[in-house]
Amino acid sequence: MPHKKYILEQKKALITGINGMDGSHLADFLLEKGYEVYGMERRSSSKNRINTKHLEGKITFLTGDLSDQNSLLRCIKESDPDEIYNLGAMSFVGESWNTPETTGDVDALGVLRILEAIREYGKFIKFYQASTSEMFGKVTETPQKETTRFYPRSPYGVAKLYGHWITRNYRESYNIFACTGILFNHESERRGHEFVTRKITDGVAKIYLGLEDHITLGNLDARRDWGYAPDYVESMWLMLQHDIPDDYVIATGKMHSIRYFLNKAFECIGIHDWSEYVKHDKRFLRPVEVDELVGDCQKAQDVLGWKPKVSLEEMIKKMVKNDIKLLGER
Ligand code: NAP
Ligand code: F7E
Repeated sequence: MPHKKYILEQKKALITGINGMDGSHLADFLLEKGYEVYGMERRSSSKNRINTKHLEGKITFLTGDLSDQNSLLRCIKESDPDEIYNLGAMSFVGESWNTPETTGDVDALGVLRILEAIREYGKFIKFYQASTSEMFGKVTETPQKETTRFYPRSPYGVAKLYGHWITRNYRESYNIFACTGILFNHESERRGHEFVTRKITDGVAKIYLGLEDHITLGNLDARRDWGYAPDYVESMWLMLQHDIPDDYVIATGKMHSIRYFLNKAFECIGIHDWSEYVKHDKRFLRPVEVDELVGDCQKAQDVLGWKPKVSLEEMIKKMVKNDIKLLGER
C-alpha cells in the first residue's frame, strides 16, 4: 500500500500591537508553534522595537494603523492570515482621560475597522479581540466572570466595551469566528514603564543600584488580579483553536494591593520597611478609580484547559531581577 503524504500547512497569524508587551510574547509563542507571524506596527520617526528586536528576521513587520481603514485591509492582504490577534490599543488607563477621542478612535472604532476589513477580504479568518477587566470597573459582583455586569470607569474602559460588543455583534451578525479574552492585569519584564508594576520594579532596581532614592506613586490602596503575560498569551491562542468562538475571563483569582506589590518588590533587595522610599503625588491619581478587580476563570479552565502558571511573587522576582540586569548593563 502506498504511503499517504500528509502536507501540514503552516498557519499564518497577523498580530496588531506587535511591539507591545503582549504582541511580542504572543509572537514568541506562535513561532514556537510553527506559525508564520506578521506583526503590525505604526509608522514612527524612530522605531520602537525594544520588545521585538529579537524577532527581526523571524517575523514580517507590516506598517498599519488602527485608525486607518485602508492600512488594515492592506495588512490583511499582505499577510493573508488564518488568525488575527487585535492587541493594538491606547492601553494606558490614566492617559485615556487626556486623549479620550483618540482612545475611542483606536480602542473602539479600530476594532470595527478590522472586522470590516475581514469582511471585505472575504476569507475565513479567526479573530481575537483584547478585551479587558477594566470593562467591569466599578464592580457589581466579586469575583468577576463572563456574566458580570459591565460598569467601565474610564474612557479606556468605555472604548474597550464598544470593541467587546462590536466583536460579539459581528460574530452573531456575520458568523465571523471572533473571540474576546477579558484579560485581567498581566505583566512581565516587557511591561511599559508607566504601568504601576514596572514603575515599581524599575524604581526598586534604581534604588538598589543607588541611581534613585525614591519612587513616586499615586493610590496605593487599589487592588488588582495580576498574572504573568507569557501565560496569558497562551489563552488567546487556545480560544482560537476551540471549535466554537466565545468570550472568556482570564485571571488568577487572587487579588492584592499596590502595597503588597511594593512589599514583595522591596523584599527582593532586602528592604522590609519601604515607607521612606515611596513618595506620593496626586498627579498619579485618576478622576475616578477602579478600586478592586479579581476574576473567576473557571470557564477558561473547563473549556480551554487554561490556567495560570507563574505566581505573582515569582513574577515580581523576575521583573526586579530583570530591571537590575538592564540598568546594570547600561
Ligand atoms: P501595550 O504594551 O501598550 O501595547 C499596545 C500596542 O498597541 C503598542 O505596541 C502600540 O504601538 C500599539 N498601538 C497603539 N495605538 C495604535 C494604533 N493606532 N494602531 C496600531 N497599533 C497601535 O499593551 P499590552 O499590555 O501589550 O496589551 C495588549 C492589548 O491587551 C491592548 O489592547 C490592551 O488594551 C489589552 N489589555 C491589556 C491588559 C494588560 O494588563 N496588559 C489587560 C487587558 C487587556 P506603539 O508601540 O507604537 O505605541
Ligand atoms: O494601574 C494605581 C492606579 O496603570 C494599576 C492596563 O494594562 O490593566 C492595566 O490598567 C493601579 C491603578 O494599570 C500609580 O491608580 C498607583 O489603580 O498599572 P496601571 P491599570 O489601570 O489597572 C488593565 C486590565 C488594562 O486593560 C490596561 O490596558 O495602580 N497606581 N500609583 C498607579 N498606576 C500608575 N500607572 N502609576 C502610578 O504611579
